Amino acid sequence: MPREIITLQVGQCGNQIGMEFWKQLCSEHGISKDGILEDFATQGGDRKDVFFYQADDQHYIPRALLIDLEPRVINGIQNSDYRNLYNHENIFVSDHGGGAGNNWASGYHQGKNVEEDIMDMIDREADGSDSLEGFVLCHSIAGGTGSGMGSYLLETLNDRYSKKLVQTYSVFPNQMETSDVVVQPYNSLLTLKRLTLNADCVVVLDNTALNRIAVERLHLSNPTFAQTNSLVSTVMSASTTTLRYPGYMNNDLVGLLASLIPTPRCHFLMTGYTPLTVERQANVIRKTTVLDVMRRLLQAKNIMVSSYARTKDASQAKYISILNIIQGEVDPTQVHESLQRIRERKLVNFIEWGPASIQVALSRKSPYVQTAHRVSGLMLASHTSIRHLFSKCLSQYEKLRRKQAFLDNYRKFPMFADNDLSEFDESRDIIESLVDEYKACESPDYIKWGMEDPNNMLTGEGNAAGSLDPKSVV
Ligand SMILES: Nc1nc2c(ncn2[C@@H]2O[C@H](COP(=O)(O)OP(=O)(O)OP(=O)(O)O)[C@@H](O)[C@H]2O)c(=O)[nH]1
Ligand SMILES: [Mg+2]
Repeated sequence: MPREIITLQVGQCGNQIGMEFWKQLCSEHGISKDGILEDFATQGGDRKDVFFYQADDQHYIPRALLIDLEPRVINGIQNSDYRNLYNHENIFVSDHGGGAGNNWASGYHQGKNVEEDIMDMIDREADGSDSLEGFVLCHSIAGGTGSGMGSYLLETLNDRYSKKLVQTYSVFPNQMETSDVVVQPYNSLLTLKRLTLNADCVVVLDNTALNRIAVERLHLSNPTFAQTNSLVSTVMSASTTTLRYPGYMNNDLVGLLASLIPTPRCHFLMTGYTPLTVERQANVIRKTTVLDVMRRLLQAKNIMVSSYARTKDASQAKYISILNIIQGEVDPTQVHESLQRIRERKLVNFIEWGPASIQVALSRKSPYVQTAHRVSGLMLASHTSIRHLFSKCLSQYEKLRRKQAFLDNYRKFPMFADNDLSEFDESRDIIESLVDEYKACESPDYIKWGMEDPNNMLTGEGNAAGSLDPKSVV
């Protein structure tokens, strides 16, 4: 029985990365741009139905909702070669078409106003699945729609589908670009609160790092979104291969996440992928062995999170968990030997209060997509250095807030009316507590963390699935 996953792509970034993800899935499963299964792909053996369903005429339709408050990106999709792929009833563009103007409060407020329409679409998709496992949200945390409306949807899903998993692919803004949204620290902070309290797992995609990787590793001088998004779709598709090509483990999302998230709040994951290529770009092809791949995945330069986060207080930082999804021609004994070598060389610094081991899932690969490399790998990891990303967001927020800058844009909306800025203060406290918890994870006494401090913001918050015990999430 498939464990279906419904994808919600919200805002410009959400829809752009979502579209790349569906393109990639279509090519991996031999599905044409119109949703028709290609003749060469009929023997099956994969589980397309986790992400697609079939219409009466048998063509495949993504379990996806395309949502935006301005029409440009969705119009682009509807005028592209993939226009017939999506279910048109699953497209939501607001009537006024004016977006949320990079304002979280506007996106959140508009989300509330159109809740009924969107929930109808979600309920219809949910009713159309046999055994819905959960939802995936694709969005950026810095703009107005993906961040604000995305936040509203996270809260609503949590309420309405409290037993279902909610995973997000969340794009963090590029810190090197000064021209990016000025109020991004406000929007990011308010979104981070929901990612902390209302999501079970957040895959962090950091534009700063995606750009760095495109420049340094792929030698692109001025990477476009199309190019960085191809890195994103590589990560997104690789992170779902065990769900789409069933093997002996990690066949459903709950199993995949349970192994990565031992404590419910520390659910922000970093990713790394190797070897990387970008559309038709001829890269130097190296010899790839399992050991090479696993070693490279541990190098900070291959991790898709800003290097300042990875290098700050680096001696203190520790891995909470690692899952390597390895694809290609692999002999399981090589995996064993590689793990042993990595242990001998002490290449990984793990937390002291949990099982200190790299988990490996060998996954099948699409027979329809040719790659130049024998072996490739994706690392999903929980690492305490992610807290520096949140600290940076906090300090940028404090700076703006001290100057009282741009707050009028927020005061126009009910949540902040009458100069009530408590939502900002509460979000700030929650993120600060999250930073503290990640820091506490670096100590052997973490297990006791939060027990002594009754004021701890996060204790007892209990979100979506609470703890990811596979038995409790049905
Ligand atoms: N990686 C990546 N980042 C993007 C993309 N599009 C936008 N961003 C980033 O997302 C942030 C802006 O958010 P958008 O998604 O454009 O905003 P929105 O959700 O549409 O909200 P409004 O337009 O304000 O209503 C900035 O940090 C951009 O750098 C994309 O296709 N890929
Ligand atoms: Mg937009």
